[in-house]
Amino acid sequence: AKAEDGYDLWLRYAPLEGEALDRIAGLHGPVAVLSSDGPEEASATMEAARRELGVGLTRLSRNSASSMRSGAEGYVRLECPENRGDSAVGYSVRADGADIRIRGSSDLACLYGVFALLRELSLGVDPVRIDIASEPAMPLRMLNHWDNPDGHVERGYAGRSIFDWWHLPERLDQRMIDYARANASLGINGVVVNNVNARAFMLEPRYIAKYKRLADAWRPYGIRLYVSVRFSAPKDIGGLDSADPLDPEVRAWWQAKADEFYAAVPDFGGFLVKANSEGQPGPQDYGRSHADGANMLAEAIGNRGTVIWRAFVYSAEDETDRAKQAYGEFVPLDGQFADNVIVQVKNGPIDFQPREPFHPMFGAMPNTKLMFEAQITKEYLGFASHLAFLAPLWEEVLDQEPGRGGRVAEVVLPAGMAGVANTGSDRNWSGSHFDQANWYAFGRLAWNPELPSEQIAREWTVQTFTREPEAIEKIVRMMMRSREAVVGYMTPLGLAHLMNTGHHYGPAPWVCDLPRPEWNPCYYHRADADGIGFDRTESGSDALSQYADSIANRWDDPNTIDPRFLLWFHHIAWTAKRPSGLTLWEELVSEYDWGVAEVDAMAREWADLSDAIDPQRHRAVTESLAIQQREARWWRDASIAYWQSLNGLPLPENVRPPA
Ligand code: GCW
Repeated sequence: AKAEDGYDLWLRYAPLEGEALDRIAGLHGPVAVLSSDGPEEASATMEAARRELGVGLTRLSRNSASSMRSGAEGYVRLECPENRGDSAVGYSVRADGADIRIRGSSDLACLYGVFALLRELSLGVDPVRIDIASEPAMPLRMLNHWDNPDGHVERGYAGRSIFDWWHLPERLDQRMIDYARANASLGINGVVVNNVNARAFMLEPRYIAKYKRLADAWRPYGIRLYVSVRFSAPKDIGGLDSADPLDPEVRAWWQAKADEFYAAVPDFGGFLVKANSEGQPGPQDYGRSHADGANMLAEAIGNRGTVIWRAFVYSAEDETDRAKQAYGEFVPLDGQFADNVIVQVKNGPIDFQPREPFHPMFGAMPNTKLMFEAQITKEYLGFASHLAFLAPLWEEVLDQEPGRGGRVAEVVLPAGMAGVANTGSDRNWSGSHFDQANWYAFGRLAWNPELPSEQIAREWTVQTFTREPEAIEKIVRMMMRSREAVVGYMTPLGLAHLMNTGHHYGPAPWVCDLPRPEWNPCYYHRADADGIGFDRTESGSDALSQYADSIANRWDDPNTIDPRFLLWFHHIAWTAKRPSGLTLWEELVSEYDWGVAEVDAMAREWADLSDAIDPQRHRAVTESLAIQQREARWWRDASIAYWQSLNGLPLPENVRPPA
């Protein structure tokens, strides 16, 4: 097999074989194009669609299809005549006799349709049976890059930033186009190019020129550019002595700044803001609320774009329970945010843990647009060295019913989903081949949050690795068990935030001496000689009361709560008998063991696949799995040894594996 370095992501268009190849060999390239501008003057988007179709069909058919083959029968017709702008991007792809028609109301719909067609063909679907129609469930499907101007990526595990601020605007790396193709293939339509811990100088004119170059390059792919802003920018770079959102001078400064952006980038997406969180400046520095801050920026942007205000806030001053703070600050502001403000909420109330209950803000702010923030890069799940497919994590949260407004997936429909990107300068973009699946899954779910994780895993596997049925099943099985395995060996039964402080890699439940209480792992597990877990019921922090009664009632009782959230909400005696018949201690130890066993099983299955996968990628994954096997044991053994130092209990013998 040909050496593969992963650069092509899921857009490899690996040659079809046998019948599948014969079936597509009659297809012409995109010769028949109907667009708003007519065939002579195809838009850049239509050009991109044709180009992709040409590359895709040529590669899938081993160079034998496409317009190069005379006498071929069918045409792929791109019929997107009536351009209703980038909001009408739904498409249909249908076989019609020997032809395939891709239809939509905007050029972008045709581009999306081309990617959908190529995906179907890659999956081996017979062209004459293709019949799909699709449109995005949510308006905003965004990546948030935590990339810094110096090239360092906060919590990025795939090398340096892909954005070359040094050479922009003159030099545009080809990677910027391939990046746009990858995003467009999923329907991602917004990119925040810089870290939420933002540097004010990134609002200066020299940077705006760089954004313009990027925005121009991405526009054909339907991607709007957004920028994270530092709230104190009027002081930092504007020469004012305040950043008070109610100060007329400050407001005028932001208005002028927004106008400057729109002069350069007419479809500029807007601002993303992290304020009054982890030391970032914000409106509260002036006694103003999040709504005051957001609305001031919203006025500056006007109906040209969106202000996305993050709900990830916590501070040392709040001593009670970090999990409660965002709800406490934001829910009273429901209904006060301007129409073009979206509040962006992490999936859980703490911080991208291997498992958290859903964020109680979902369902609690019916008069505010809430966006779902996911973390694609795996800050707390073993970085790029551990294999953890995240679609099941996101699906788990999207499926929850907060008690008002339907499921979380429905609550966020008016806004969208944002994912903290895992891209970097690594040849394979994501630091490991399997981490590409998390970028892919995020985009697919943002397009359609009802897609089952397993289907996403399967289609990604076929496009990325192999069409061999047994190999596909093995890989999908590995992916589907991978995240739960991480929960098992890192933070079972609802434990959280036990990673070593600062870098968040490896176990450190013993750390308890850091100046801010909520930086310490011991703050989260609250283990002592008698028991373990954070009492968040009424007798404790009462964070449970932030959930609707229907949920709180179920979770209030340690015997009826979903065991996956047990120690998140309850402090339980080590020796307490559980509904399983085991003691808590026995249950906990068996979870750790199970997690390790799962990783061993994943490594065995992968070893079996050496014939189905090209050697370069097979070896790379094998080596990562070896790291994961060793580190799963490190997590298990260090955690158990530490708990034993508190509870003095022997290792349980013959513990049944958990159900
Ligand atoms: O989880 C924390 C990370 C910070 C990050 C912050 C946030 C960008 O450890 O590195 O800062 O979340 O989401 O703002």
